[in-house]
Amino acid sequence: MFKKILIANRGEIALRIVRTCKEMGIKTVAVYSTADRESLHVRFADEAVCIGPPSSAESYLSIPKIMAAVEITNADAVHPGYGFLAENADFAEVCAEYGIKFIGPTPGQIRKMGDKITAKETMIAAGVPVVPGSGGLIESTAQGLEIAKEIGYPVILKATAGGGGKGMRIVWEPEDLENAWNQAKQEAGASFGNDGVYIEKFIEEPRHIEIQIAGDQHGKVIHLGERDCSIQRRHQKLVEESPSPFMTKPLRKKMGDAAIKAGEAINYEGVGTVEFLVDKHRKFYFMEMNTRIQVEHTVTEEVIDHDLIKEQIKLANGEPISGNNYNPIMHAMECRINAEDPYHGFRPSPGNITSFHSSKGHGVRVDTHVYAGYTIPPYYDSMIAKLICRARTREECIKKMERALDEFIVEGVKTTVPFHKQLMKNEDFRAGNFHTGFLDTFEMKKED
Ligand code: MV4
Repeated sequence: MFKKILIANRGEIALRIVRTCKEMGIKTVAVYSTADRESLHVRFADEAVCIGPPSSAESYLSIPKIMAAVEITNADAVHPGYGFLAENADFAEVCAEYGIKFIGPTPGQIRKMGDKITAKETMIAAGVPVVPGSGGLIESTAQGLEIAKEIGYPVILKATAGGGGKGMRIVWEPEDLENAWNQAKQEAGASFGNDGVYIEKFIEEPRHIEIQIAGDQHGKVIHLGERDCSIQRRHQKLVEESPSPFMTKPLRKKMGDAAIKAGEAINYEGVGTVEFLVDKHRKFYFMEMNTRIQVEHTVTEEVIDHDLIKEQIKLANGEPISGNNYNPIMHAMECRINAEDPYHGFRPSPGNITSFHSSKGHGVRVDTHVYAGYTIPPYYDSMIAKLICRARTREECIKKMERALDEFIVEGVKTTVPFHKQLMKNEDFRAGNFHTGFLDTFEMKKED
């Protein structure tokens, strides 16, 4: 087993990884920017190395700085967390060159899923359902118009280097295709340095349902059930839950099998997530695969009662997966507590937390790196805590979440707590009746 893991990340996930390592008897190294000196991940790790100024490019995204910290601390593995370098194949490759274990898939596996057209081709070959579309890059407006006519409007243009909604354009009629194509190419080029764009049938009012998978180094891939992530705003998830209220036993079997096929197709090693769009007829389509641990992994942990970071470390150490008896008995839901003002377009609200009381009690979990007196820096994402509740049914889980939200006190900055309170009261949400466009029409009631 690894003796010392360097955690190439910050915030709640860095602390989350420190905790599991401690339980496994593995030493930890935190890295931090000058803006993060006071974060709990720095305090609770065995060692901490300052790697630069607040700017991510000069700290958490700097491969030379991270590798220097690996060398001076003599770490034998790196955990990338999520975001930053977690899906950077070049970083995984540099780790391999240094003889350091990158806790995650191989550079080749990351690359296959990072390019969306390559990923889609791989899925088609593996027999995983994908959204009908161009297959490859669109080379001209004329070609785009031809394909759109074949598959029928509306269509969606997507960046092959994309993900997360950047470089995406929906096209409702042929007249709009040229403009949309130019905009998508321009945005993709500027964001990813790759302006390749492809085309798909636009699935209207879909659910976003993802399947957690795990693969070992001996060719075995299993699935660990789904998470419904349809409650999102501008491609930022706000609530995730499992099981999905839209799921049925036969659909879970089909989507689970498809996710396993996806993992097997690339010999996937480690934990990963296969994202699907599910339409109102419960037809599902591969969207993309995330080759990292995700923010919402905690939801699955609560449903199956397993530590996924521990599983991830064991898989990286070459240990085999033994059996698979996925049997969800609990319902779990996560509310992301962001330092944002939901009454004013979710604008960021960094600053000093003057008082902080996190919810407690049976079935309540809070993952956070913050505390009273902590100052949220303005340089990084605005998530300051994850509030996760579990209960035997969805109804009980929502009631527990309402109780836990009432107890969650943060003063000094605005948070998404009021948004979650209002969402929990929404009839359609309570009925499990929602899709990815749900928040487009959700209106916050006035501040009280
Ligand atoms: C789609 C789609 C409808 N049809 N593709 C959003 C981010 C990126 N991962 C892909 N996304 C979508 N792709 C087809 N063919 C709708 C979305 C989409 C979406 C997907 C999941 C969750 C929220 C979303 C919000 C808007 C659009």
